[in-house]
Amino acid sequence: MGKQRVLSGIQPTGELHLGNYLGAIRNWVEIQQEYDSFLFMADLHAITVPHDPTKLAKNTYNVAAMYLACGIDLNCATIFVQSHIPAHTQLAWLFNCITPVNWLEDMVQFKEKAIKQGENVSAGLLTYPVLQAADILLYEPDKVPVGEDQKQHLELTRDIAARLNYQYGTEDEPVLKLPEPLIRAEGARVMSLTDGTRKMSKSDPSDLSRINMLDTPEQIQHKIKRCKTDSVRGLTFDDPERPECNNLLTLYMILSDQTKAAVATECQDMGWGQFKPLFTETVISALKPIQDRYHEIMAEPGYLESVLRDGRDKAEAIANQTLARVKAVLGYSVPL
Ligand code: AQP
Repeated sequence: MGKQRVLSGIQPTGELHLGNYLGAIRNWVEIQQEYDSFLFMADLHAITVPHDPTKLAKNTYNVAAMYLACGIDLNCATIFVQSHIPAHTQLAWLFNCITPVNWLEDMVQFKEKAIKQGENVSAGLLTYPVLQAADILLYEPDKVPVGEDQKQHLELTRDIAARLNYQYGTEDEPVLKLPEPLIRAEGARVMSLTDGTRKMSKSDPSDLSRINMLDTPEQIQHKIKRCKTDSVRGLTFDDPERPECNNLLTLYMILSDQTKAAVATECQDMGWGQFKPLFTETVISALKPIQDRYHEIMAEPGYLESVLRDGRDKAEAIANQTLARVKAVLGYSVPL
């Protein structure tokens, strides 16, 4: 039996940061030998919030290069750009026509982002999870790695698949395969450097709130120097009154590859003045090999284009088969 398939993606909405790395890409690298991985840049999703057209293509390529720089191995993974494969939007349209609107209005992420956008909220923001269902179901993955925030969307994907199977398939011959969530034992949720209760995010207006994967040592040092801390001496994990302290210690633990117990002992009597330089050095040296590899990839003419072309060819062949199957059960004629 072949390897099981997993599928995942990141929106090219800006520069990737430590949260994207520790919460997503690093996990993909960890499981890639075990699974056949399909990893994409979700550039169609990237315009559900206001975006800059002069940066979209560049960001998309940068994310692809970052996947590779972080250790994604092309012997195990297929990397592609969502918008290069028309089947995504075609299947999304078909799904739109079988998905009740109230299912979409119930999505927590829609409600949260809609509040932020006020009157400018686009229909795309509402139907985004339908496109996400298409992204997933096209490739018939066995598993989809999901964090807490995406669990509801994967549930919706399964509901859409089940509805289509019920309405147009038979029990013996379901049209679409229902994927299972791949939930990490302990997913790293990286919090903002300026507010330990909010997640680190590309769209936070303050660049001081995040450490970007391509930040220079000087930028990293500056951001850590300025990051929010508290006035308590002695650093501890898991104190609900000290979210910043917990976040920084957790990052230090992961990036220095130590156990929680070892870090707890090492830092129990430290003040911030002692911890910050240590943490800064750890972040700089953890990112250095990734940054070096990233710059090598970007400097190689045509390399990234060829990776994305191969990825598209492989992914599109699978996506088109699924789309054809769905169109057939919905009664579409085959183009002459
Ligand atoms: N702070 C975080 N901690 C852990 N994981 C995170 N991810 C994002 N931020 C953190 C994970 O990165 C993947 C890519 O997410 P995305 O770009 O598709 O959307 P997002 O989760 O909304 O990421 P951002 O950085 O916050 O982007 P914007 O600001 O554009 O919305 C996902 O696997 C996510 O869990």
